[in-house]
Amino acid sequence: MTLNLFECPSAVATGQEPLAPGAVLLRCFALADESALLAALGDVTAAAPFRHMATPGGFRMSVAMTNCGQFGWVTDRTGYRYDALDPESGRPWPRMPDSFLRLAGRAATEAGFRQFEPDSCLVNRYEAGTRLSLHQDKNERDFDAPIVSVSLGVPAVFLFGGAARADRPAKVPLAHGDVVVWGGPARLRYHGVMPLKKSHHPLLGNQRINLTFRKAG
Ligand code: MD3
Ligand code: FE
Repeated sequence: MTLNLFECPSAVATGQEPLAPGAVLLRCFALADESALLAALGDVTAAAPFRHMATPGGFRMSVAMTNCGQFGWVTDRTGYRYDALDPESGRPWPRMPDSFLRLAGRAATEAGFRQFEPDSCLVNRYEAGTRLSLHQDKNERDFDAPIVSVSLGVPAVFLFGGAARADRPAKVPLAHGDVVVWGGPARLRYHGVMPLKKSHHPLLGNQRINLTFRKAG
């Protein structure tokens, strides 16, 4: 499938958009794989359904989450961690679909990170009003590996902050099929997602799904 400017109007000035040193936006990079990704996502969520986890402070996260791969990111009253087992089922997380692994590897290569072999994919589900407050991703063992994120469904405004929580974040609109690779000096920057606006996507309905590929272990 070729890139189609009707499906991807933001790709007019196509290719790589550097967001900051180490952060590269690949507009619509996942569009050609959307059917395979959504089919695989259905398999993952059938085996490990979305759930709203509790923060260590006792709040229910508005983002619903699940995982696939060797390790899954979880939070509960005891803290944040990666776990090889789904705490809801006591079983290993579903294996990482090949279509996920291939897309993440291609995106990392495109952004200049070679041999990216993620062992974890966190799947986030947003609905109208769902937000993710500013945070850093630092539960992973190795900060040399990038994080690859894939946006699907309803568009969102991503907040891309600095090295300190107080740094005013830039607003980056992310739409269906957009892929961002966050590595190098961008890897530990604060980031979050603004409350999702009510909207409709032809394939995903009122949701936004974000896949984040990490090397956790
Ligand atoms: C920038 N998810 O799951 S992905 C998360 O859209 C998370 O669901 C968001 O932040 C989402 O932890 C954003 C983009 C992302 C992921 C990791 C980063 C941006 C990042 C790490 C460093 C800097
Ligand atoms: Fe994050």
